[in-house]
Amino acid sequence: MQNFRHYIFLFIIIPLFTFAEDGSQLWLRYPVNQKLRSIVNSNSKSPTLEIAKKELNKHWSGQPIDLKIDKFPDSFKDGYKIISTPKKITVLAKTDLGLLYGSYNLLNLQQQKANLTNFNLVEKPSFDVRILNHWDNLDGSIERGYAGHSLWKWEDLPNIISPKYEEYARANASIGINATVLNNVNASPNMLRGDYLKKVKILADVFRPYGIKVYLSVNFSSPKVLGNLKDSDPFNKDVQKWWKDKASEIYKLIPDFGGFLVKANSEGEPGPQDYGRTHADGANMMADVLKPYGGIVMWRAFVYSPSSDDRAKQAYLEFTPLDGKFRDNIIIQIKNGPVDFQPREPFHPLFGAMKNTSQMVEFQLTQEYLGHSNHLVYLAPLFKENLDSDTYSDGKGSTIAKITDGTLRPAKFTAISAVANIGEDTNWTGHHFAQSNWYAFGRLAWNHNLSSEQIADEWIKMTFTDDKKFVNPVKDMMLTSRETAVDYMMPLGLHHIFAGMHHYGPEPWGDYKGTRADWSPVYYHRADAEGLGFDRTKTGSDAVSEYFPPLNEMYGNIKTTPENLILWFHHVPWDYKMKDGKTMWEALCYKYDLGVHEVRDYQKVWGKMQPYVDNERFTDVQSKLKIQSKDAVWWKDACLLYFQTFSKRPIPDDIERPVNELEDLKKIKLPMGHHN
Ligand code: GCW
Repeated sequence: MQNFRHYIFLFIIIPLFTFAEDGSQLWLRYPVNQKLRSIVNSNSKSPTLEIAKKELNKHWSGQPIDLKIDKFPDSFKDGYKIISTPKKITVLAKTDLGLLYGSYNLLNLQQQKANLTNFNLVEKPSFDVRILNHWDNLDGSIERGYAGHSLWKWEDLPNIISPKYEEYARANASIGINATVLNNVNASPNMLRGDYLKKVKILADVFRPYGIKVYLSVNFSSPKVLGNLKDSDPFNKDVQKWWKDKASEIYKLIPDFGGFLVKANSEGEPGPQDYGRTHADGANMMADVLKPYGGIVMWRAFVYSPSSDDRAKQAYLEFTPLDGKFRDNIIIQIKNGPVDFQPREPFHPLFGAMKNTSQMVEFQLTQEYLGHSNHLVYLAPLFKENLDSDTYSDGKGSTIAKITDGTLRPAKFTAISAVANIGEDTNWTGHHFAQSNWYAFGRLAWNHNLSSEQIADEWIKMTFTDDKKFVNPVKDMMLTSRETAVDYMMPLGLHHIFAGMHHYGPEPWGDYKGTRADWSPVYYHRADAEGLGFDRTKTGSDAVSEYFPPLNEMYGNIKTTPENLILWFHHVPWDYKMKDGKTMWEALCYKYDLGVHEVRDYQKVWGKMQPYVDNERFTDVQSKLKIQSKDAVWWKDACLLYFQTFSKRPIPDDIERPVNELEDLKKIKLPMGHHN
């Protein structure tokens, strides 16, 4: 009897598991052909091509396909051409990887239900290096990670190879991501230890056929800490030799190793300034040892100092004097905005300001400042807003996209990066919709001219369904979601008013006296009886002068500053009249209220999607939206009630009343630790 019951139990359970929609497949939900067919011919052979053939034979249900290596100019890189007729499809490329990308595009289009019988297309990447930055620590934790532990099982490597490594590589290759930094920029020197390099080699071997190169974050003090040298001064010959030997050791194991990512003299990390040297001195030393192997250095510009009068100015001040002093295999990695991945920032003034130095953008996929993996926030609009920003560095039309992709200035190589949101959670990113940010980054890195809408459209069709009744409302929700988050968290250019350490939830009253003023919310919003916002004009910190004309004038004048950044650049009186006639205080109230209402609307929209989506993902997303909705109210009440203690003005009658007491909100302390 016991056994019998057991079997019945299995009968019920097995089908459930077989059809479990747990999000583990990401957007790669290619149908499997019933019979394995061989419909692909190719004129070349390599592990990369084998993958292309395997994928197509297994998942392609259309006409026969030829994969052909052909002559293209060098500038074509890993691009491809597809010529499709009803009888046959030909994919042409200069490299095997180009053929793999073309194959994935065919499968992606098939899954989006595109018409594939008669079309031609030519695709080539906007950037050479399309790289994810993992902030993964060697102990398996992830700094700012909200999707479980690290994918990399350092304890098990090099002996046990998790199947997830290949799944990760495949997902990246399917959208054209071709590089990865495995470890946190707050780097442990141990990453460069011989035993760890042997583990890294295994990952590089798994990733290679998918066209993904491995990079490492390195700690500037490695020679001293690992090599027992007396210091890590870049001018010390022993230090130089240590790096040279290390490079040779790495390239013996990983001949196509990509290079180093370096966070130096930033937030307490060691760097060349510890020895009176400059960023250029430090970066050049590393660039020289990587040069013979074709490796590169991505040197981060994320620097700020407690003694500066305005954190937003620091990187520009430290880096512009070094323009032209960096080797040509160095690229300066700059966060999209001058502070730190806020819901909205103006673009970083360093973009375009170094005319003889290569630059790349760093975006953040992991939602450190955007509700972690609880809030639905589709980030393509944020990325586009940044890439399309006109810096005016070389006259009108000098967008960040054109500065970093080599269009405006010749560059030896070009790159774009994003801090990954990936962990070992079953659905990879914690929130099902956070997968769309990984996808969007890959797509924009491949082609920054794509619109946020097109990318959302592709992703929804691949991840859920192509039924219009689902696609359209869900797409609207995604496309507005970033602005909604800005509205309920930090409208009108407010920034960094998060609870300390973990950056989840509001703490506008936060004042960390005695530690770092520039980590305190009050430093950023400057609320007082007169008004709100950070004066960055000439009468204030003068950060506006770091922008090229006419932007310095535009941001320097309250009348011409876009209202979505007004509190970023100005200390605005509570009664200041906004363009629509409301006072600044009223505008603030209405924005917070709007944000709350929009999340409520998302709940309603999603509720109606139940018929089109599997139950697992439906309820997962539904639960997350409940959290987001409560958090939006928390943000609104905390910020409005707190700012009201300065404005002394009523909350307009027609918006929702606060449901919390300010004093209760001030007591909330979330059990999530972090250093800043
Ligand atoms: O966004 C901040 C984070 C830190 C991070 C740092 C950086 C890796 O709060 O956790 O450290 O920026 O980008 O270096």
